[in-house]
Amino acid sequence: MKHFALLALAAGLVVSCSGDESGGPNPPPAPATASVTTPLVPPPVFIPSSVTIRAGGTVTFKNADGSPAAHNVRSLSDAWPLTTLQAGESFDVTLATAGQYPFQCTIHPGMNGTIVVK
Ligand SMILES: [Cu+2]
Repeated sequence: MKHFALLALAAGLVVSCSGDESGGPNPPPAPATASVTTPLVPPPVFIPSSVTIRAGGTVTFKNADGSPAAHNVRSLSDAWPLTTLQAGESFDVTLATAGQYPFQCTIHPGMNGTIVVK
C-alpha cells in the first residue's frame, strides 16, 4: 500500500510537470534575464522601473544610445557597487539570492526601480 502511494505521487508529479508545459495552473518561471534602460529624452527614469528574474539571473542596465545624460545605478542594499553609465554604456548585475533589490540613480532624484529575484 505504501509502495502504491509513492507511485501515485510520482504519477502526480509527471502530470503536474506536463501541465506546466501546456500553460497549466503553475505560473511559468521568472526569466533568466531582463533589461533596464533609460530614455533618450527627459524625464530621467528607469524603463521599466521594476523587473523580475529568477535566482541566478542577470539584469542589464543600459544608458540609451544617444542620450546626453550620465546615469548611475546604486543598490540600496549594497548588492553591487555604485556604477556610473555614460551615454551608450551598460553593465550587468547577476543576483543569486531571491529577494527585492531596490535601486536608484543618485544623479536624478526620483529615478528609482526594483529588481525582484524569484
Ligand atoms: Cu539618472
